[in-house]
Amino acid sequence: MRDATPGTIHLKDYQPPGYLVNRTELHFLLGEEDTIVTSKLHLLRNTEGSSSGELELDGQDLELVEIRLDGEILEADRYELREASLLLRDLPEQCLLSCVTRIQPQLNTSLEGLYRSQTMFCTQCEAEGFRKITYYLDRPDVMSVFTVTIDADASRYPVLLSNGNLEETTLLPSGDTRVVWHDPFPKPSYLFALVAGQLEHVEDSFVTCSGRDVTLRIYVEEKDIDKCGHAMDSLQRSMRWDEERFGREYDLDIFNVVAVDDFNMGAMENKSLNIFNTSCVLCDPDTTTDVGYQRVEAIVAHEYFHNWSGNRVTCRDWFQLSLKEGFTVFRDAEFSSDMGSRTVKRVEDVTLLRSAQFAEDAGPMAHPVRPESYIEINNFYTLTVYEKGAEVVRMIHTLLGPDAFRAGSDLYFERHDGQAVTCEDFVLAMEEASGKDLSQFRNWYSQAGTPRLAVSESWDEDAGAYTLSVAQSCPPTPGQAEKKPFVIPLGIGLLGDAGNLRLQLEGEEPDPELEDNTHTVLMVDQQQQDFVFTGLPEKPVPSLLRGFSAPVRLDFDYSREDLCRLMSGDDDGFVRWDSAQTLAVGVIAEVQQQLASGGEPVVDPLFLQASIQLLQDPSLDPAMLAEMLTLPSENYLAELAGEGAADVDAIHSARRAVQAAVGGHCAQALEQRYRELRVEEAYAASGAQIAARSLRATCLTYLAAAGERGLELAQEQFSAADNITERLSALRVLSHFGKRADWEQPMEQFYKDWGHETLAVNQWLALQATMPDDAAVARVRHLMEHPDFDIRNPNKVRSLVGTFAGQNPVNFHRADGTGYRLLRQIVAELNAINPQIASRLLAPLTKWRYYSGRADLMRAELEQLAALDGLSPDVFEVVSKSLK
Ligand code: 0A1
Ligand code: ZN
Repeated sequence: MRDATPGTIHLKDYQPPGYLVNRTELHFLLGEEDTIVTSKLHLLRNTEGSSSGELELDGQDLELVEIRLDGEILEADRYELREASLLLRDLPEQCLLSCVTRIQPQLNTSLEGLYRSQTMFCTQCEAEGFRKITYYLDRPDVMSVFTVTIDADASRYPVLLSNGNLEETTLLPSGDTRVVWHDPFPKPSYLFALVAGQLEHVEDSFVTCSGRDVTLRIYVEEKDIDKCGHAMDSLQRSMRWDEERFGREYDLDIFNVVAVDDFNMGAMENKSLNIFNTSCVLCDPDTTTDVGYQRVEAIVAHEYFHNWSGNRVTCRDWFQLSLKEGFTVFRDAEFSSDMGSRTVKRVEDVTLLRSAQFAEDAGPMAHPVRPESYIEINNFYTLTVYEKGAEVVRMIHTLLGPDAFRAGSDLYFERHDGQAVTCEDFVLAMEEASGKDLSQFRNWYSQAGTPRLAVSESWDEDAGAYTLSVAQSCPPTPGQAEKKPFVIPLGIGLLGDAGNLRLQLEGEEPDPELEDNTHTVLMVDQQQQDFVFTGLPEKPVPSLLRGFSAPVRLDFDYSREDLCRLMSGDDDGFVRWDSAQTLAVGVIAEVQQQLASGGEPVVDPLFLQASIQLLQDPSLDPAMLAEMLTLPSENYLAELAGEGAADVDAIHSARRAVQAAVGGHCAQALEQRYRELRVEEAYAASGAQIAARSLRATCLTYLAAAGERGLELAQEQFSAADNITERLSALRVLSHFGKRADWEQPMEQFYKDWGHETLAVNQWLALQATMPDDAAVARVRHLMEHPDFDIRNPNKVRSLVGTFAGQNPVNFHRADGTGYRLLRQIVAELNAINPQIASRLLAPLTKWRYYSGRADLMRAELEQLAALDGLSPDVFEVVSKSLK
């Protein structure tokens, strides 16, 4: 924590390091009270840096015990201890610097650096946690070869792990065990890891494409040893996929994964020693939902893929974070698409992007994919850097085509292996391999905000010519009033009476080679452009932004009939889903108006009819059907309403009314599908079973919205379920649509049955946090007193408070302000315990500009936080930027 106002760090101020650390030797003496860390840094002056003998090492919350230069104790006048650094003067060009520091991991509640989780020691060093372990050049462009020695009490810590290969294990005269790990690959400090504890492991192996045998291990607490199978399978699939799709082979003989309960994020890609939040690795039908299984597969893959996109080639500085994260998210999304349904995966990703990333882009913390400044880097592990960053890579893939993209990726890895590089280096490799000019495309890296495409049409019957006029714009974001035009790949098709029409753009030669020319990608790169299609037999309905070809908001004035045609007849699965969403948005808005003027809601019969048709369409995969039937979320509807116009209560009531109308109108079809899709076999996280359960949950929701029948079926489902997915979907329906008498007993039963499983309890907390009834705030407060709640455990805080603030709009935004107050109080408390979590939790309060009639209440809470003593830089940055 800093007392003075924290400073801003700018990309433009980047300077190469003054020294390099060729080798790093670390020695840990792990103790219950004190841990002693001895470092030996083999320093070499950097010819590319400023050539002085001054060196400032980062260090935070450390007690310096001793410091030596080339073996000699360093006198106090040769160095200066600053608040968060150690300044050394007059260093020779090459030297050995040794430091002894004392730390107390058991008191480290920030979960950065070395800390305790339950009975084990573990580390989290990204982004700047290593400086809480020892004095170091804690920046990603300093890459070093690490050798790590750990001494610890063998009875308490039989498992002692670090990066690379285990070189020796010895029993010391003291009775402690000593292990030595050596990682041959140079790496930045953020990829260092250490684990010590009483852990069991499962082991398997993988033979790489060149025939090397790799040992794979997953370390967990003994009680969880049966929950590792899915993660292990996922790891093996990821390793094979990365070889086949990206030509990336694993490079060491061992790959370890460790599960820890207390973790700020999902998982971490430390070289050969990935550390995972238990929630992202353990799987069991009674504790992990279907979505959870899919998430584990995706996160295991994501961390594994970082071995190349992140570790072998890393970031020069933290402004380049999307270089590794955007690319790796793109890679894991491709992997998930290949493992399951590509369209469903795309729909899920777009749903997240549009409901949450677009909001970030429109809020006070908006930043480009490559930010230009930050106060606290931990605040920039955002949906923009990760998800929009992945969209930017996806657009490059679209612009280049799969072969040139792969050539660009190969060139990037080959050219930069072992280096710390920039987003620009990535783009350059893509340009060189493809021969394409991406100059203007680079605006996606430097400009924040979600571009808008306003599309209109005109039809010349006589000429058979159809014109699409496209105008792009991008709203101002903090520090960026004006935007230059983006390059926007716009996937399109034209739908005629009998299906998608052949496309012929005016001025372009017809391509006789092309069999299927019903799809094309238009390059929108100016503020205003016309695209003319000729030779058309009829006026088409345009199918726009196919596959969500760019992260933009698109407006086109569709009639409801046209949306229905696209929904049922377009070739593009994404457009079919998106048309259903657009239709639903319009219908909900209409009902919202009817309710506001005191009338009875009348849901457009066209919409009801379309819903029946969808339910009876045998060509639709059930997972896709579930997506198409799911109404846009309340958060997305609020986001669409725009600044000052989101009325959460009206949105909630209107959405409910539409749900009830569909449920009533389609009752028979819904119940029929619900029954047909019942899974008779034992639980498996297979695509078919997951799809069936997902559609059943959707049907059940509609039935319960319409009346008692849904509640009866939900009670039955809850009692009969052999897995948490169906238990929770039943309980969700009961607690959202039923009376207290409907949900109280099953809610208690769930805890009785699964209260011993932390991950199940977390979901039980989360479910209660979403309940829309009037008692919600009191319930959340009450649960914060529950013996299973622990403010120091991020999973608990996220499950209960994060879910409440993020997914219970009517109660978080209560007009009496009690929802806001609850959030502010816990953020204030967490500020001192775990600033990273405090600041992440705060995000929903920053959107005060959106909520009609609530802005003053929300601002008042932010102002109270701003006035707190000892504000962490994390919370300071979010609060101060959102009050501007
Ligand atoms: N690099 C990890 C995520 C991660 C980021 C930051 C952390 O602490 C601040 C921890 C983990 C990933 O992308 O999976
Ligand atoms: Zn990542």
